[in-house]
Amino acid sequence: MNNLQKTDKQVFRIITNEEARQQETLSMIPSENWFSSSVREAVGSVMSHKYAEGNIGSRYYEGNQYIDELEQLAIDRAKKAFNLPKTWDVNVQALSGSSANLAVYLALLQPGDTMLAMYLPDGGHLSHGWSFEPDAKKREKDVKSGLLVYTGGSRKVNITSILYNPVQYKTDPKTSQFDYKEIEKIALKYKPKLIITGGTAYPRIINYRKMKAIAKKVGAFYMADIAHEAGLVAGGAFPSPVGIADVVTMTTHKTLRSGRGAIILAKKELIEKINRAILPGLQGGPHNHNIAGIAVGLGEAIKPTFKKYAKQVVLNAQALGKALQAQDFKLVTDGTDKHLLLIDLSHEPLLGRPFARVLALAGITANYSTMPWDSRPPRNPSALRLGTPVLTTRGMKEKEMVKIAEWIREAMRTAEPWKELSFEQLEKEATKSKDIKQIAKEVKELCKTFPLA
Ligand code: DSN
Repeated sequence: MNNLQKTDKQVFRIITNEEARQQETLSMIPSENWFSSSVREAVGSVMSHKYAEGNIGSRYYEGNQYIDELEQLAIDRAKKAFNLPKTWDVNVQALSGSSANLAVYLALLQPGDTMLAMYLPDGGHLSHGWSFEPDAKKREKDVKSGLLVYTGGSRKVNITSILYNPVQYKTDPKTSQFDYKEIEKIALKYKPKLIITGGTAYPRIINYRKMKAIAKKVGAFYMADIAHEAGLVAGGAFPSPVGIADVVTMTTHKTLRSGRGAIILAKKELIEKINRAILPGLQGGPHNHNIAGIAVGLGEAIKPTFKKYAKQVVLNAQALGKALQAQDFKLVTDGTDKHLLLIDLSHEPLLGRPFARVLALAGITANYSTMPWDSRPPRNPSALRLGTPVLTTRGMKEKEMVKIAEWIREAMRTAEPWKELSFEQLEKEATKSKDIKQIAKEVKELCKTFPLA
């Protein structure tokens, strides 16, 4: 960093400020983490200079002996971390979770095929298929079908709906959890070629065996996207779909705490097609520096200390959930089985977006989110999403979760008088507020006690 300070003061200042922001505030966005300095070193290494289109031993460029060695090491460590059966193989070249998912579709589907995944506003993911229906009356047609289903709308806002036909299962209106009998009925009616589980805001365990049975019944492939849970799976704190699903995709930078990228695990008979979908199908040269980060992160994830980390991430999220309930907050699904939870703010003075801004000014970074059966739009939804991966990386435990829940309630109490204000006015009030500043000060003190290494 010293050299950057001399050669480019502007970029150096921005990076230094961002580092201080991460150090001095509580990142509670469940898809974020803080990598070890070894992962950061690998990601910032000369590996990013090299072009390596192709696969190990058959590249289109010379000089790839060390890139081959690195990619093989990453693959071998992924096999170990995810306890891969001998009949499965690995691809570590996808640049992101969305690219990994798209590669699977390109490999397994034909244009126009139906894919069945979790309804996006219930906590699914954009890359699992999405088209938006702006006309509320037209959206009613799905409700009238008698199934908990969304069959898509006229605005094909994502490549998945331009190329394929996404159909989505909704969660049970009473429990906000999967209704497997309903998913089976939907699968039988719409006959998808691919069934997908996973998402960004579903706090509960998914029954992979039931999903596989449904897929088998309709002759579909089953892909489990464990982007959020990958580290918990590797650390033995969450069930694994490996060996049950046909394909497992994940990002590497969330709970897995490795470099930024993605891993695809698949049955051997599918991996060749998936490799070809990555290159030449979708991508050019792999980002070798990120693969280096992934290899280092996986090396950390197969150590016993990572098991402790993964377990504590879940214990912290559950403790946070209980502490929030003790502060009279309502949680979607009444709690969590993993690293994230959703607060239902529909009966609170502030909804997700304004409350996320107030919390940010109080030193707690979270993000607003839709929740199952939310009547409000994604830009102004009813829920707030919180997670514990970074807090746990800092070494925080259950005791700190109780304190954080108190601050969150205190921030809501402070913000109540601003509930009728516009977003901009509320932001001004929150910026001026002595009480919000006081929380930010206390947050900063706690962060100093648990520095990020
Ligand atoms: N954007 C990620 C998340 O926040 O969950 C998923 O891609």
